[in-house]
Parts: sequence; C-alpha cells; structure tokens
Amino acid sequence: MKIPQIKSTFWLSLLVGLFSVNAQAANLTTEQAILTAPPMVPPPISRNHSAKVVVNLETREQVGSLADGVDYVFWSFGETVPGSFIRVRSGDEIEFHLSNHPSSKMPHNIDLHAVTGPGGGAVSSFTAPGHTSTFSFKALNPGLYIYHCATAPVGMHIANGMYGLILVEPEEGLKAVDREYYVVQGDFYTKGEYGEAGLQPFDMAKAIDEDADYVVFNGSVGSTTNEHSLTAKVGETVRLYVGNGGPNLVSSFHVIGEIFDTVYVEGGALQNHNVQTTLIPAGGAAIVEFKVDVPGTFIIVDHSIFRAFNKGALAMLKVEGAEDKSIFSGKQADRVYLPEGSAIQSLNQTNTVVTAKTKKEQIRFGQRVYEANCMACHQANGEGIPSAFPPLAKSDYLNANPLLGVDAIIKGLTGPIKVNNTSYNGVMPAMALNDQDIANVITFVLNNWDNKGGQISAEQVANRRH
Ligand code: HEC
Ligand SMILES: [Cu+2]
Repeated sequence: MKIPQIKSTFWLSLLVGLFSVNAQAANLTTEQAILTAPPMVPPPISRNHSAKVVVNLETREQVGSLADGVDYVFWSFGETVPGSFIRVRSGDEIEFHLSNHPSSKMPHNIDLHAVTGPGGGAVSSFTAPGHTSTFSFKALNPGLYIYHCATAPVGMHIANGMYGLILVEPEEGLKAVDREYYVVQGDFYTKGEYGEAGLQPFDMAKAIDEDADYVVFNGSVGSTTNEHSLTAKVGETVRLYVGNGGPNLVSSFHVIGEIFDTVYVEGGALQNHNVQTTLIPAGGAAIVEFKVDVPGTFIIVDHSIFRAFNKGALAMLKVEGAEDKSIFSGKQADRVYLPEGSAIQSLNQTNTVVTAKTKKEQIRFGQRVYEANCMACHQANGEGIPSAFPPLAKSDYLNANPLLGVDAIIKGLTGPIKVNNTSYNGVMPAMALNDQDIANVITFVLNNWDNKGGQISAEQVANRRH
C-alpha cells in the first residue's frame, strides 16, 4: 500500500527536531533521520561519529489497495506498508517522536527490536489519536531490526500492516553496493477469500487459525512487479533489506535464478555465503546481497510456493544489460524426445492386441486404456482442467463426430478448438496405441459421463489411418 503525498507535518517536525533540547545528548550533533517509503532505502551513513538522530513517525489508519479490486483498511507507520525505513548508526541516540493522526480510531505505539529497554519502547510510546509521544534510546547493537505496533490486540495491529525496518549500521559501516532495496513480507486475513472484490474487513478467526488469504511483499499483491519492479544493471551488486512482519508466517525467502553471495543471517553479524533460500522468521529480518551477472526478470518469492503463485508473495527484479552466454545460454535446442522402449512405444511394438468382442468388453478394456493414457490430462471424471485440457464428459466436439476423437489420438491435436462453448488451444500428443485400444477407449468415453453412447470398431480406426 502506498499513498504518495508530501506530509505537511514533515517540515514542522523537522523544526521540532532541530531545536529540541536533550541534556544528555548535548555534546552530540543532532540530525533529522531521513525516512523512506518502500522499496527505497535512505542513503548510507557517512559520518564517523555518533549523533543524536531525531525520528518523526506518524501512525495512520486509511484505505489502500491489497490487490486488484480489493481494498483494505491498513494501519501504518508513515502511510506505507511496511512503514518508513529508518537508518541509524551503532552508538547513535535516537529521539523518537511517535504521532498518532487525529483521524485514527485506535491508540498505537511502537516496539523497535533495536531498542534495549522494556517493551522495545512500546509503553513509552503509547499514543492516543491526535497525540505525540517522545522517548529516546541508544542503538547499542548493529543489525537489521523489525519494528511494529504492540498495542492490544497486538496481533490485529500487526496484521493490519503496522511494521517496518530499522537498520543500525555498524560503526565501520556496510560495504558499498550499487543498489539497496527494502522489502517486507506480511500475511493478511480477510473476510472474503483471496481476490474477492470490495472493501475487505480483517478476519480475526482466520488470523488466529493462521489461515492467510494473502501473503504479500510491501503491502499488496503486485506492489513490486511489472512497472513497479526493482531494477539493476548487469554487473551490479544488489543488497536487499528483507523483513517479515508476520503476524504469523515465516518466510522461505528466495530469488529465482540467483544465489545470495552473502546473507547476514537473521539480520545480525553472522555472514553466510552461497545461499539459495534464507529463512526469515515473523518479527525477524535478513540482509541478502548478490551480484547480478545476466539480464532478465528475477522473481522474488516466498518459496513456500503456493504463497507466491496463489496468495501474492511475488516481486520482481528487472536486470538490464548484455547477455553472457558463458553464464547462461538460454534455450539451445528443443527436440522431440522419444526414448526407445518407453511404455507407449512398447504397446505398439508387442503384438498384445486385446480383441474385444462385445460393446461391454470394449468399454471395460477401454477404461484401462483411458486410465493409462488419457486420465493424466482429461482427469478421472473426464472433466479436464479449465483452460488447459478440454472435457471429454458431455463433449459436444466428440459427440458430433467420434471419429475426430480417433483422429486426435492417431495424429495428435493442436490449434484452437471449441468444446462446449469454451475455447482451447493446447497440444494433445499423438498416442502410439493400436487400432483396437483406440476403438476401445473411444467407446469407453462415448458410454460414460453423459456422452451420447455408441461404438467404434478397430476397422473404423484402421480406416482413419489412411
Ligand atoms: C498430454 C495431455 C493429453 C493426453 C495424455 C490426452 N489428451 Fe486429449 N486433448 C488434450 C488437449 C490439450 C486437447 C485440446 C487440443 C487443442 O486445443 O487443439 C485434447 C483434445 C481431445 C479431444 C477433443 C476435444 C474434446 O474435449 O472432446 C478428445 C476427444 C481427446 N482429447 C481424447 C483423448 C483421449 C481418448 C486420450 C487418451 C487416449 C487423450 N485425449 C489423451 C490433451 C491430452
Ligand atoms: Cu497499532
């Protein structure tokens, strides 16, 4: 969710920040934190000394888009989900001002995992609508940390989008890279199922069951895809600051077609190398770095993979530049693969023709042929699979002329066809079945699933071969 707009409170809070007096930090220089909306990250810290850093963050409750046509009332830090990225340096003193917008219905607070102190700041920052709370803390431990709202019911505030990342750079800084991005995963629970249009209320029962309707990066399905993709150029090193707001699910974070050169495990000091997938717990984070060597679109997923393709946990990194065929060739050939002695061929080669004498026998033998050769695509009940394999059940295509079914088996079938008013344009491979088996399987199909009945003989099949 992103509602781009320059906050009028920004300049006011800048002034407050510059002139606020804090005795214990009197000998430190004071600066205003630069905050960014996802997927952007504030610039690296260049100073070599500690400072007093003033952070002004505002909580809001507002309608945003969770998916195409699906709206949701997000609760946020800084008008985005995840909230604004905060970047400080180990040893800094952070003077934190949390403002709760007057339009809010709920009080909010903030628990920063980078804080050493009770509740991570939660109690000190508890803020009613239309109020601002101030507290200070010293960033003692470098690392990448989640922050989140911790107002009761905590799960609900987090489920509505109240989380973000704070980076505490080590004193020596992080090594320079070409690109830095900010990505946070979160799971959402709505009254309607995935994709159900309209304004969807939060579903507490599903949240308790951990039965997520949406698992997304940066607050919505498609937040970081197509024209909103992350970008890089061949040869550059990309660093992703990745968090997981939860509330419930842990992330199997993976970039398809890349290997992480370095992972700062769990966002801490431990560096692992050559990692395919890194686990990011709810309320946790990781820093991943990789050099992009070849161009293309790299898909970022939660490799708990149904979440990626069915619940929204999919983002894109588009890399531009010259191909390097020595690293990745692209497809070099596509030939027909017909291994000798495969099951299909041996059916043809050995002369085990089962002669069925009656229609009843044909149907019985035909069922075996169907189960061995057709069921994988057309399904056990003959209903096919929408937009992939047409139905043989009640098929107007087959019933109009069963010999076209015979043709499909002998020669294969491709190109657009219409079955029961639905268009298909797939590929059915030719099947190396003998005449009797083909006669049997078509007879079986014709006498099942509300088809019109009838019988096809081996002779009829033989005639179609010429
Ligand atoms: C690999 C998947 C696959 C297998 C195996 C397969 N088919 Fe098909 N079949 C298709 C596809 C795809 C089409 C549609 C082709 C098109 O769009 O032109 C099709 C179309 C047909 C049609 C015409 C359309 C209709 O729905 O009536 C018939 C009849 C048919 N298949 C029968 C069979 C029989 C019988 C077998 C087993 C001997 C079989 N198929 C095996 C994929 C398959
Ligand atoms: Cu809250």
